[in-house]
Amino acid sequence: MSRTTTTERPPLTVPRADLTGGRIGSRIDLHTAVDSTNTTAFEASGAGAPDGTVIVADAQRAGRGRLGRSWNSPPGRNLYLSIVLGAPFPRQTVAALPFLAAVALRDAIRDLTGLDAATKWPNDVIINGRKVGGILVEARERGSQTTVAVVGIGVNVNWPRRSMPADLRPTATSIQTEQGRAVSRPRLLVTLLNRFDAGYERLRRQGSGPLLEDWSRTCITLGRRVTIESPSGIITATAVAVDPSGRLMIRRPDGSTTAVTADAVVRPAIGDLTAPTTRRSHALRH
Ligand code: BT5
Repeated sequence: MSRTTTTERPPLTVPRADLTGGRIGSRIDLHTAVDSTNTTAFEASGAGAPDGTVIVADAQRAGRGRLGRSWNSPPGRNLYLSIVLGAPFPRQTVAALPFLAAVALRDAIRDLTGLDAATKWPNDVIINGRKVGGILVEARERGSQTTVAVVGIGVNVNWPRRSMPADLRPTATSIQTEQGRAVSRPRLLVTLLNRFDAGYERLRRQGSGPLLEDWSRTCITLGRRVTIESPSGIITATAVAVDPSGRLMIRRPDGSTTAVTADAVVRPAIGDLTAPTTRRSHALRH
């Protein structure tokens, strides 16, 4: 039956039998609530959790975004998970992980719903111009080596827009909101982990080239005029590509190109929301 009211909140479970990968989900810890699944993942790793361990929580008390921002994480609605990746691995692999997670989430949503989920630089998954998922990759390093990387993924699943905090409503969405009906969180979780596992194996075998190409295919940032706010000032330019380190390559009006790192704030340039473009259905809203 497709009708599901928003008051139904089936418990979050993990259908382990449906995992197809050899690495991701080799161990899965399911929590009712934690401060942040990324924090719990680092703790688990420190206590010996193996490569591929996944920490899942039904709610987070202090979910984190990038750059000190927070991730709104109510119970019973969404997915919050962190994947522990054992290292050592090259820096370029770490830089590719947000893109890998975004592609895995985009494809999992498409697999289950047919919705036109898309990527947005640096770390968002969006549907119809609104953010449905965010990614936070954190790594611990010793010397020049990455000792462990944690890939945190938050997805708004069965969260009606009217239940969202007012400040998020203009820019956020959920799968249920876009699809008009609820989606099974356990099915989404397992589809996402299977997609991530396959993508991680490909990344290790082939490097980041094919991944970044795949990510770019649906990226709403590329080809658009953007305003970049960085410590060195504000510039308006066209986003043209991502480089192998995941930096956004922008072309200035004078033809010069520059790489922008993920800590810069990138917005659509004023007037670009209505610019004619083949990617129009993904118009940026923030
Ligand atoms: C992100 O940061 O998008 C990364 C979010 C990662 C969350 C996962 S959940 C599992 C794991 N454990 C954690 O503690 N974190 C990870 P950023 O690009 O900085 O975006 C944060 C901004 O998105 C906020 O400042 C809000 O504007 C907005 N936001 C907050 N909660 C949101 C939500 N649930 N849905 C959509 N947008 C949200």
